[in-house]
Amino acid sequence: MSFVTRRVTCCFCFENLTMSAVLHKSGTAATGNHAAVCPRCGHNLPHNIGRVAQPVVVLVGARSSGKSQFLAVLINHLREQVCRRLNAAIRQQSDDTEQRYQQLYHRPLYENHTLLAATPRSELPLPLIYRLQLPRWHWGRGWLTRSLNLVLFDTAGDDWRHENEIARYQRCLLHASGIIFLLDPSEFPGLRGRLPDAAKGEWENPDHILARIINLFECQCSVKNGQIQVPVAFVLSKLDTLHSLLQHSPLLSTENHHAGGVDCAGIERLSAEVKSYLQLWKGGNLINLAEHMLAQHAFFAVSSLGHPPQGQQVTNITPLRVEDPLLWLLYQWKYLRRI
Ligand SMILES: Nc1nc2c(ncn2[C@@H]2O[C@H](COP(=O)(O)OP(=O)(O)O)[C@@H](O)[C@H]2O)c(=O)[nH]1
Ligand SMILES: [Mg+2]
Ligand SMILES: [Zn+2]
Repeated sequence: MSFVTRRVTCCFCFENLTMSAVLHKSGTAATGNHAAVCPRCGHNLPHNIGRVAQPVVVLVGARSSGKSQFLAVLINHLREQVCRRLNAAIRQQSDDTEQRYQQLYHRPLYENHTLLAATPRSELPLPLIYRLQLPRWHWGRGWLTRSLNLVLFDTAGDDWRHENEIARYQRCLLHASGIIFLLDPSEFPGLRGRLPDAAKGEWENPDHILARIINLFECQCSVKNGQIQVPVAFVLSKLDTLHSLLQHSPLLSTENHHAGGVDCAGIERLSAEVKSYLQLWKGGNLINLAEHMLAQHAFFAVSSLGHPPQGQQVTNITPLRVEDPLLWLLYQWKYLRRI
């Protein structure tokens, strides 16, 4: 197949297009540069579209489950620390992504030291797109680099409360290569009464959200062998609020070390431990649904901020294990090796 007839998917509206439909001449005739623009939604597409993979990750979770602070801290942590340890590199795909990241995430949290505002609902949520360059070992040629465009969608928590609202993410979910599902500890009935007031978010049963997502995949005939094939990382957020309850747990004190690859054994141990806690806190139905309906899933526990905020103020952000869910997804997609 020639390059111009190759089919690509717009990472904003998910229209399936040919390369010839998205390529527009730009720049001077002398340079002959091409820009890629979606004819359906008008967004500028990554200049390397059609040449590298573009896995889509959707952040799911009830209102206030910690999705936006998680995304803000994840990008910063990948840039500051994680990529170096992995011998990888990350950069924004365009100025547009960087401006939105700075304005909506980095500036409020890291420069003004305030919590992020609730994510507004939007008809067409806009993704942040990052170019990741990951190491790949080749026998005979040594270390090579593999690139991908990582497309990250933050979503508004209110939208996960009703099946009609979830429909707005239908295209995004059905094209997802991975889902990161945030779980606020206070969503679990067995834990809710034991947390300080400050730690209580707005209550929404996570297994109801998962059930709505499963129904959506089933309605669109996107299940195989009775299961959803998209890997789902369940992430227990705000781990710092559970300090007094989990004093003797390795969950709180240890960090996985993903040097040059993914510490899968550490992730598996952590997943088993989180599952057993969720079972204890009356989250058994979520685990059941995950085990029956999801072909690949794992449970994680993170603290994005590292400690509870003081009112609206956040200082000295010290994240705990925020990179684990994404690295696990990269391993599932075979972009990182296990160590
Ligand atoms: N203690 C603690 N609280 C957090 C953390 N992350 C988020 N929160 C709290 O949860 C609230 C909702 O977070 P946010 O990321 O906006 O949730 P979203 O609605 O899912 O995007 C924040 O305003 C914080 O009060 C964390 O790592 N630790
Ligand atoms: Mg949000
Ligand atoms: Zn489009």
